[in-house]
Amino acid sequence: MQSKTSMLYPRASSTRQVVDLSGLWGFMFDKAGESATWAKAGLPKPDTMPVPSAFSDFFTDKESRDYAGDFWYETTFFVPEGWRGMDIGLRFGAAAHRAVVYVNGVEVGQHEGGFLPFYVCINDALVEGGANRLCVKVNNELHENRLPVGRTATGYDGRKLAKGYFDFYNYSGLLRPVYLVAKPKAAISDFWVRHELRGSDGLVEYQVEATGNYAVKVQVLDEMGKEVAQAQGDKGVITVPNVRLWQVRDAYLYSFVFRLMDGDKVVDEYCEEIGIRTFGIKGKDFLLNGKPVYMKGFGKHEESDIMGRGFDLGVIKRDFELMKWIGANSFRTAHYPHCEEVYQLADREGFLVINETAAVGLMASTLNFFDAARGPQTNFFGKETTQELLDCHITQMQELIQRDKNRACVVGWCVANEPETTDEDAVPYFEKIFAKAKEFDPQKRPCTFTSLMTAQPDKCKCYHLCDFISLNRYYGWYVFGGPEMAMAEMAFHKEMKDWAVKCPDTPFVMAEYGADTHIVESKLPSVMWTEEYQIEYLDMCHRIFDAYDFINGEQVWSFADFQTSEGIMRVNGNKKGIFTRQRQPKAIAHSLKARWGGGVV
Ligand code: CKX
Repeated sequence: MQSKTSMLYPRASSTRQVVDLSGLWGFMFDKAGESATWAKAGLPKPDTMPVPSAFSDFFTDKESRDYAGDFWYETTFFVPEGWRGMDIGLRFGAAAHRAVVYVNGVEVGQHEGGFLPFYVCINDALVEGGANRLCVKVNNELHENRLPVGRTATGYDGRKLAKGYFDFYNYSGLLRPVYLVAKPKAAISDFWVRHELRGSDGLVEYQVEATGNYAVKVQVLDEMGKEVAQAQGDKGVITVPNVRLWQVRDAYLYSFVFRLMDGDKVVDEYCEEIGIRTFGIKGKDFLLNGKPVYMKGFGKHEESDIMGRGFDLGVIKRDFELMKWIGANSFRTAHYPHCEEVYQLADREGFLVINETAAVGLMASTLNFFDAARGPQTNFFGKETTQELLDCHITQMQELIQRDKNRACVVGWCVANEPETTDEDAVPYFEKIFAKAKEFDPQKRPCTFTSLMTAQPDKCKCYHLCDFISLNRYYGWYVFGGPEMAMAEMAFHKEMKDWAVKCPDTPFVMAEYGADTHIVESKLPSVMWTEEYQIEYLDMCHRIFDAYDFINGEQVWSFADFQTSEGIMRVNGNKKGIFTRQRQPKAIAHSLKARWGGGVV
């Protein structure tokens, strides 16, 4: 199994300790490139900043909100006496987009990629018995060979500006919790499971990775805490008799307790809740536990008012309640890996998740994302820097799969959003990406990318790589909008008929379709941007979806209104939400509830 450092979620157990370092930390922008001494000497004039959070929407001035460059965090922590002899580290949920970590002035680790966790071991840098100073240098600049893709421009005033080739605000900072972790020197570092059903039994194949040379024991407990199975050895197959399967919106989670044993003594213990289920594709159907399932739900960002993309369990909880209310059963984590707690809740609530990498912005040029066209680069896949981009993409995909591979809710990997697959050079690039996704995932989940509207059946060079095809289509919005709705419907039908010929036996998910809707606008007859138009637009799309049996999923864009960068295409953000950014229903939410059979009042 490949793993650099352990990506396991930080959980306390009889052998492990976890201290949440959330709180008010010191914070400073390094506007003038003055930070050479800060790691050692501390921040000279620190402001305060909540951790975790995204800094942008706390500030009242534009320079701070839109800051691009290096910025620093600082806090102190103590290591309890009882942790002597343990492996001590810091676990960052996410630092957008890259970070260098210093403890007492000593660099202890670095990480690239703003939506995935990382762990740094800090034993050698610790001060015994006193306060330890933790400094983190974070950088949020965007580049054409990093993810998400963009560039960083320097204005006439010398200020840097991050220009994303994507339609969401470049929120950054220590977005997710930071934990101080202590675990035994010999410890479980990773494990994977995959499932098979035999009659009424669940067969769980597993493999455990650990340091040290100790016996491995696995115990499986049901939701009442009763042992239902056990096994010995670092790999094998566990039979769970009369298994209660993880079903969509009817989840059941077993507790898997992994132990390293020295005779009768527990050297290390790690516990995770696991749903037992199979998921696959047969012909044009998605099969969950052998039965066809149709995905209903959203493309969804992880963001909200004030907190931006900063971790907020309250918002996450509200979003799941809304998804249950409306009758959804699935969502795509557009356009980056969401925080781990989202997947924990999806596992608990029985949602199907298409898990997306941060490979967004790889299109030549579209609509409001003008910078993709104005930047020096308008193709990504056939040039000198492609290898760097590919390496970055593969590393982030590996980390994502390593993090989420055991989640029952994750039923597919979306390797990229709207890449320029009309480009011949995209073929070798994505051949490598798809092969790697399969290699990294023990469950070999189906893979896809979401297809840009211009990647029509006769233009897309990469659709054959997908196990299922995900279409982002905006007939009735970006093309044939307003009075041309009837044309939109005809053009949409034409495209779907062409796909039916190309891929008669492949499941399709309509991964994006949507119309910007400003809740203050209402008009009869409708015009674009009104609530009436959003309803008519979605009705039209749904007529299309209902006409083709290979369409086995609809994930409307977007769950809620969200912040974007400023531009002539956006009115203080993208307004295609079914819910407002404050998580209240637009009129369309009630129509979707009727279509999706939302039950909970
Ligand atoms: N798809 C023409 C990616 C999303 C955007 C969505 C939109 C586009 C459409 C591409 O990140 O928000 O424009 O609403």
